[in-house]
Amino acid sequence: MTDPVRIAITGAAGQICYSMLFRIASGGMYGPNQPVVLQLLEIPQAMGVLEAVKMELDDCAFPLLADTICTSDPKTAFTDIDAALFVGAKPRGPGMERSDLLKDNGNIFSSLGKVLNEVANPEAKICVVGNPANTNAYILKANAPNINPRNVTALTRLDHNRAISQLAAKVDCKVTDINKMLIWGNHSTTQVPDISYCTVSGKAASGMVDQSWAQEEFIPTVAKRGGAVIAARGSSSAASAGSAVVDHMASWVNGTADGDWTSMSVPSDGSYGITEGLIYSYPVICKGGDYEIVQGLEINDFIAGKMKESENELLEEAEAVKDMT
Ligand code: NAX
Repeated sequence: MTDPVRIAITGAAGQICYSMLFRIASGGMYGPNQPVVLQLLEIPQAMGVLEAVKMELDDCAFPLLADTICTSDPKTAFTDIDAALFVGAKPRGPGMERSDLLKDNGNIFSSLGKVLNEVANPEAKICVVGNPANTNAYILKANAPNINPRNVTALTRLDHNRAISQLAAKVDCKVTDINKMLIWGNHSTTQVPDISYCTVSGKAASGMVDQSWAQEEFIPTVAKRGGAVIAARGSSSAASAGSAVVDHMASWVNGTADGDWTSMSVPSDGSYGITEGLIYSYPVICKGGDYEIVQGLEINDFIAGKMKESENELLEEAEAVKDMT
């Protein structure tokens, strides 16, 4: 019998996890032959709800779910892990400035980072989901120097999937016909969805749509999709975010398909002139449980300008939390 993979998940009693945990436990992330142990972390006030989530996980009798641990102690959650999904974060409240949100979440991610540093396997794969995801990951990385910095990533797969879905609707194709979709930058409204390298059944997508659609409709629709879901649902995207986390980790662990790539926010190594160390979304090819940033893409002036704007936003966020990094 294969040893189970241990996955720590923060914010486990929240909305995203209410769909995501069941997908992981049924094999969606690590595959149909890999048992998993879920090490679920919540704040003390949410432990009652978390116990109810565990009751439902138990009631599914998932063959691959070897154990479910519920805890409010980060040390217990992060011990012996292979992966950690940082979903828990403080939502933006009424009248709260973005800088207040950065500071409140920065405190969460700096203290969890210190515990991660102390007890976690240095090669654990980390995906930060809680917003502002890229800067939270930046803070986590700074506070967990023992963890391989390459392994501290943030989620832009939801944006990537949204972009594929928008293009498929526009050109009337299946989502599986689309390759090499790309999101650059921050998981925020400055993100840069880019179809320059995208193909639809092997043909250049840029030849199938007007440039004005790509620049003036596609980019803002994808970048503001989160807000559109909030307006329609009254709360932020949950099931689609959970699904994207499953995709992000599955690609990282099992690899991207031949001839394709995916978008992941990863620590910049200076590629494409982006400040080293920022957690920036790039095209990546995953193989053998690791990833490489795709190199050598030519960037047109329009996209380059937008990539810089998104980098500047991340630099401002980094400046606002510099006492925590
Ligand atoms: P919920 O408010 O439903 O759940 C968050 C949970 O985190 C709560 O149960 C809370 O008790 C817990 N929590 C708070 N502080 C914690 C801590 N220090 N340790 C452990 N648990 C803690 O939010 P949900 O809808 O699940 O969204 C979670 C986060 O994902 C939010 O920050 C949200 O903005 C972000 N999102 C990120 C997306 C992305 O693509 N990166 C898209 C969806 C979503 O907006």
